[in-house]
Amino acid sequence: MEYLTNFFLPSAESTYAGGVDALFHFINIISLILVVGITIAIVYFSIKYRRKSQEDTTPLITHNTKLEITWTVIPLILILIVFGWGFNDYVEMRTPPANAYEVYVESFSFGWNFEHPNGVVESENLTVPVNTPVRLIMRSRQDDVLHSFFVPQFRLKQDLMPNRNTYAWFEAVRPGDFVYFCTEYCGGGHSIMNGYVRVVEQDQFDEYMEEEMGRDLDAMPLAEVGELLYRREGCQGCHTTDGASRVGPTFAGLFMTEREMTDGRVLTADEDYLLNAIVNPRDQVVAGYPNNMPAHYGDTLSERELQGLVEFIKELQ
Ligand code: HEC
Ligand SMILES: [Cu+2]
Repeated sequence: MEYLTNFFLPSAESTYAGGVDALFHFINIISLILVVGITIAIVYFSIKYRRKSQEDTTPLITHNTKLEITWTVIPLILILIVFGWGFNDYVEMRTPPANAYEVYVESFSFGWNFEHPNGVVESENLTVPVNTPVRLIMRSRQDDVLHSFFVPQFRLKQDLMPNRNTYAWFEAVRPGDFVYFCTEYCGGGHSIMNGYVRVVEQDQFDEYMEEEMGRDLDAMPLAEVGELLYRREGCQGCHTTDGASRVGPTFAGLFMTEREMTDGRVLTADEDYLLNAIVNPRDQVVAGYPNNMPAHYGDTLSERELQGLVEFIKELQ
């Protein structure tokens, strides 16, 4: 029902969403009035001025100044209203309040990292407090492609590029989970680049952050480190843990099975194999899959983090 009362738009959940909708409705209603008016005029004129006999001739009218001014000035005024209104809203959407809470957003093929000022990194959902302006400083990973961050209920959409920051901001007006998407087709894992912006009360937010900050990666069991990295490093964009193939093979039940490589070798997926698959993906390409796994993990992850990933995959029996 909500969809019907709001021209099929999803509910408006940010401070500026209502303004965007109002302008959208204004343009729709003006268009509707014009379409109906013009259609009626066309039908009426074609009946009234239709050719009634062979002798009928068309009168010669060269111009009509009054009419021409009217049909120029009215649309001009309408367009200027839309421009002024839209510009005003656009400036609001582009200008975060000075005290905004800042989150660094990183996109990659295929996932997201949201880094909070206290160092906490979220990889699936972005948790923010309600009634607080949140500024997003956004960038795509080096050598990655463009992605786009879209939260329909906030009326927020912004592209992310490698080597360049882009910005957006919002203030959520209600607690709840609001879905976000990548809305720029970026490759095989594009359709899984989604999650929720979780809007919570301030005290709930503080509690959550305290919990997250207390998590010490060095004190965590290896498999848990691996699970965290599986999400944070974007493995989940290409590998599932439930048996389904995605861009790459699933991790479920992988450990100690026989794997056939594109070059004909058959290898056993022991710890060595798994570690080498992560560090040197070009060296052992699983048959039937593209050779497009990122090759940087050996450089960017620590020894313990790599072991954590191996341990995480081992436990998915
Ligand atoms: C862009 C997609 C992509 C990402 C991201 C990715 N992989 Fe892969 N991965 C692949 C593909 C494709 C293959 C199969 C071809 C190959 O072996 O190189 C593969 C193969 C593997 C294998 C061997 C699987 C088997 O069935 O033998 C392992 C283990 C693996 N990846 C681990 C990881 C880990 C851990 C991460 C995250 C740190 C990761 N991958 C990130 C695409 C990806
Ligand atoms: Cu995408």
